[in-house]
Amino acid sequence: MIEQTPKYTNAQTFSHSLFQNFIYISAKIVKYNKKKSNSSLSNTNFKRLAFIGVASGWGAQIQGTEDGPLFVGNNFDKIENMCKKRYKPYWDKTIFPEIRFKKNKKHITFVEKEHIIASVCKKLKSHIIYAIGQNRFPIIIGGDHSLAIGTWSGIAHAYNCHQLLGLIWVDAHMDSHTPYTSQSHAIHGMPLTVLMGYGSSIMTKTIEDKKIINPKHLVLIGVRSFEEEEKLLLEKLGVKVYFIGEVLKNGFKKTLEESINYLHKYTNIIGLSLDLDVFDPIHAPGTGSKEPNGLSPDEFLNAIVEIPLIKELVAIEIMEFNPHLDKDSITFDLIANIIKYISSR
Ligand SMILES: [Mn+2]
Repeated sequence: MIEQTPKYTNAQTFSHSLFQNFIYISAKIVKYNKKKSNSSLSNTNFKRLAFIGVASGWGAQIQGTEDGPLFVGNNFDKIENMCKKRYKPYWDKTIFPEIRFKKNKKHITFVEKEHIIASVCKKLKSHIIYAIGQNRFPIIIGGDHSLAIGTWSGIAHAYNCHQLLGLIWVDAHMDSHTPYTSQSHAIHGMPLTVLMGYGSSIMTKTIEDKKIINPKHLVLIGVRSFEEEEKLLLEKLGVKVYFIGEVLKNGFKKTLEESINYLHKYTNIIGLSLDLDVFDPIHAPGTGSKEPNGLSPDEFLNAIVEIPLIKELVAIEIMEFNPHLDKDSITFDLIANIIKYISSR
């Protein structure tokens, strides 16, 4: 596997007046070189999209999500070519866990897995803090969904907004188990509980024992598979849940708009976590926990054409891509389209 190296390094920074001047001059130059220039002189007042891959599948039951970001990173030129380059997407970094592969690690214990995941989440968290400091807009490519613990603790730390972060969780599942309620013990079924401050001490220490997400600032969209214990916990905590029936009836766009408006009552710092299993398995075969009767890509893409996510949000994660399960590149193409539409606004 090839580790991706950043294609661009530190962004230029400008004082306010220099910046204005730069925009004025570059606008002129761009007019001149409209056809020639497509990279270095376009608008820099937009945040650049930093893609951060996390090659860990330790939280999933099925192997393969650890290769998701490597596949996306190795084919990133295809994605870049599809984007309008307004936000100049670039592959920033691929983060690896201390132990890469599960092969020959079948007897690894739950606690050992927790330690590996906690450690890779800490690496992700520090890199997100760095990326935000560089005025980047992070887009995280998983990896399994347990990595969300790293993403959103990083965002909360970078913006110093613990408990004031809003999170939209688009997923077929509730991901709200604790080690005591989960039968599979798969940690990708537990990230929301950890982020809300529950779960084992190994995992909550990853987030410095701070509650990252206030349950009132969390919205789940697309749920259609869960255990009763998860549902009871979310009800008790007052988490807003849009089940798939309601989403399909009202449309994803309306649901997303409603969710953003709901969270705006509490906060301006909102993130989006997308688990590819929210889509119908026909449209996203390359993921491990498929559930029938999901969202269609058109529903999702039409919504993000109209809702400028980069302006509304602070970070996006696209999780659970398993390239080994993909068919005819359907899931990779969907990811590429999502990125294309995100970067078009
Ligand atoms: Mn999930």
